[in-house]
Amino acid sequence: MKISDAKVFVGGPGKNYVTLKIMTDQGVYGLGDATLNNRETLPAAYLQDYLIPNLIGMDPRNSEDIWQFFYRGAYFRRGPISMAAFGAIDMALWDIKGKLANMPLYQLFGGKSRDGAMVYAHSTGVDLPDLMDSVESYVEQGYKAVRVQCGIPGMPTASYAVPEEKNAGGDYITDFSGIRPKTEIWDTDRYMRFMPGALAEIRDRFGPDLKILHDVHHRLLPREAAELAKAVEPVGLYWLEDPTPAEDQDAIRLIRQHSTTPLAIGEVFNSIWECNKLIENELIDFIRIAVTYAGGITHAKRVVDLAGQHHVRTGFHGAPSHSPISMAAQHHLNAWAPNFGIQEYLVLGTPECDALFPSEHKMRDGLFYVSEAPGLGVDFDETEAKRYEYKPGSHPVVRLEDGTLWNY
Ligand code: KDG
Ligand code: MG
Repeated sequence: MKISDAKVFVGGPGKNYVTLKIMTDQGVYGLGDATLNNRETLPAAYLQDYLIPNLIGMDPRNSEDIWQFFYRGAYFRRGPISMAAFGAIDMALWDIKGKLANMPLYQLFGGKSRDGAMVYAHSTGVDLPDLMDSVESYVEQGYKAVRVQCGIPGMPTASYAVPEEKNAGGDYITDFSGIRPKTEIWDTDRYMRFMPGALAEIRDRFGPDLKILHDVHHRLLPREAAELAKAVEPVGLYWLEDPTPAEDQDAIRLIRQHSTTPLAIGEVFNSIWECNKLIENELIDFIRIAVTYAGGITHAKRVVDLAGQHHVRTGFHGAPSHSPISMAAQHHLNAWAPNFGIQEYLVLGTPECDALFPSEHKMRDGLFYVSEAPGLGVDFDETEAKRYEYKPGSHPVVRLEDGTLWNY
């Protein structure tokens, strides 16, 4: 069996999804997602210019050897662009494997450990009453967990993931007006004065059962993060995410020494080599890698297995930039993983998205159920894909009030 061709598509409804389709000489094809938010053309170019010409003629069933060939063969290892491109190939090869076996992917990992896997939604508010309304609507829809992000009183601009105006809609992470980023202004003191009390009010209003998560988005210094983690202990957060920039992993030890608030780290990591020490030293509670830019299923599964030895549960990244293809790969891992924690989940299921990526996967009452279709269980409609093209976009950059550049 041989790979006969592969194509890359960039575009989608409201997002620049990078979709890889690998064809074989036996008619079976596989799909992968290489979307790297706001840098989408780069993994696409790597696939087109180097990886696909090498893939053609390979036996698609040898997904491990193909992964090693590209990873070791690149010589310059890791990095989000490479790992996203390898990840897309890997997902597509697992999709082919599942179709050949006529089994949904979770069966190839070891079967199901649960029926429905818990997901969390994004609640955002320009202020606390607005945020409470958003949480309420998710609770009414049956969600068991929400991530809460709130506008901070007195902050000169909206901060991470918070819209400028009530009911603004649209994408609050990517600005599609061009590649020059907008600027957010950040003030740690205002945030520290406001956030613990806001989280406590959310807990009081919604009671003990709701799982409440909060993403600091790398904004604090280690000592500040320790103070916050300690202050919010009575709230009983499900997790506090990315309290400090992830590249300084010793910072996590300081936070850990001062607090028992569960920590979730790793959405910017792209290999086991960035998180193995955090996991082995049991400094985190949830690992946030994504199959998309952590080298696909083959590599992400190694991280999940290591985490399982150290009481670290999964909480795969699921921001809206992940297409239904990589989300399906994660949902299959979630159905299987003995150390599954939770899945970040945004409803992508607009009619346009469903038409581009048809599938029978279902979300019900805050739990995700994978379909029994072979492989990933998601298809890709190439005729629909012709409706979309690449649109340049950017994340904001963050500055302090005096102009100092800060962490987004
Ligand atoms: O592209 C950046 C987003 O993926 C990130 O800002 C989202 O922090 C994020 C999250 O937890 O979903
Ligand atoms: Mg995050």
